[in-house]
Amino acid sequence: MATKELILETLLKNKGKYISGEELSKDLNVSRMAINKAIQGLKQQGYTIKSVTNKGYLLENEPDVLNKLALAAELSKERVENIEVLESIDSTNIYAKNLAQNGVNNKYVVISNEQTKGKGRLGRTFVSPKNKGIYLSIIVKPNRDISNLTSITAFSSVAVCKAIENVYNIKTNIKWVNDVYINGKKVCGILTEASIEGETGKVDYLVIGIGINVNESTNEFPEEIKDIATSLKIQTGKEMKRNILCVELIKQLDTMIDNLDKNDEYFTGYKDRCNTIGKEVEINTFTEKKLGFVKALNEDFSLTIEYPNGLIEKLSSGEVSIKNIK
Ligand code: BT5
Repeated sequence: MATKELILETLLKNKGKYISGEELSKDLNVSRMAINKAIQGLKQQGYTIKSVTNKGYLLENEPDVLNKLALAAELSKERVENIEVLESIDSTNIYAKNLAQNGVNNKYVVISNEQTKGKGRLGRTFVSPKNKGIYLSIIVKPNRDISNLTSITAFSSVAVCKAIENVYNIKTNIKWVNDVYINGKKVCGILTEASIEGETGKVDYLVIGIGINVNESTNEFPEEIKDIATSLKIQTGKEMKRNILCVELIKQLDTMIDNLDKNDEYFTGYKDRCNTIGKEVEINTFTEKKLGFVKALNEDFSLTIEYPNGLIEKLSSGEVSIKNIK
């Protein structure tokens, strides 16, 4: 652990008590200067730490900051060793893809408290304000061929729904293929990126990127998404520490990755929540836009669409908009 994390651990263990700089320096075997620097770093992260001459440091208030220490209290040591928590990054997906290329383990997780260039699909932006949401990427190295990438994306949305439902006791919906909605507004977006071997078509690795709006208030969303986005705080009135949801999300993702062969189970979980079946939709295949009716969801997570001219077709990728739900 870094000095900052070690100090935080000590301050948390000694809540309500002053700990002298000398004591910290001796216990952690680091210089007083390093202690000072780490305390400044913690303050910048939002921790309120009182410093009093001859007494030392007192942790007065913990902010809602995603950190390894809080995760370590709920997850196994081995699990936490394969998690990285960052203060800020351009995009956790970009960061995770670099790691995946350099050979980290299956299920390695990168989480950030902020993204300055959060990515949506097709070059779109995912708004990722500091200390408000969860921005997480998990690396998946499937040791088998994955013929249907839509299914793993769909599985992930079920994992996200389960995590939110378990923590907040609220009902969630999925808009095909992988946006999570509550009461008609988007609370989570998922972007799955794959590295595929050109010759064989074998998947080297996948990076599943998940962005969840947790503690934003309505006026904290920028104008362009104000009408379509929501957060868990807006929907439930609860301001929850994000670490709690993060732990549950990691557990659900681990279970999902261990059960990639359980299509039936995840299909049922998906179908129960999918708000797209039986609806008139606008379909954007990214080359054209057309209207259609969603007749069914198929077991490979494709949709059966009936067009106004009577033509029936399977849709495996693209985007659908439901009337009144963007
Ligand atoms: C997505 O794209 O929704 C996928 C978002 C994935 C974000 C995660 S965060 C961790 C990881 N690292 C990354 O860099 N990305 C992943 P798409 O379906 O294309 O939707 C993008 C559209 O959603 C935007 O054009 C906006 O209209 C809307 N949007 C942007 N930010 C939003 C937010 N915070 N909440 C709800 N809607 C948002």
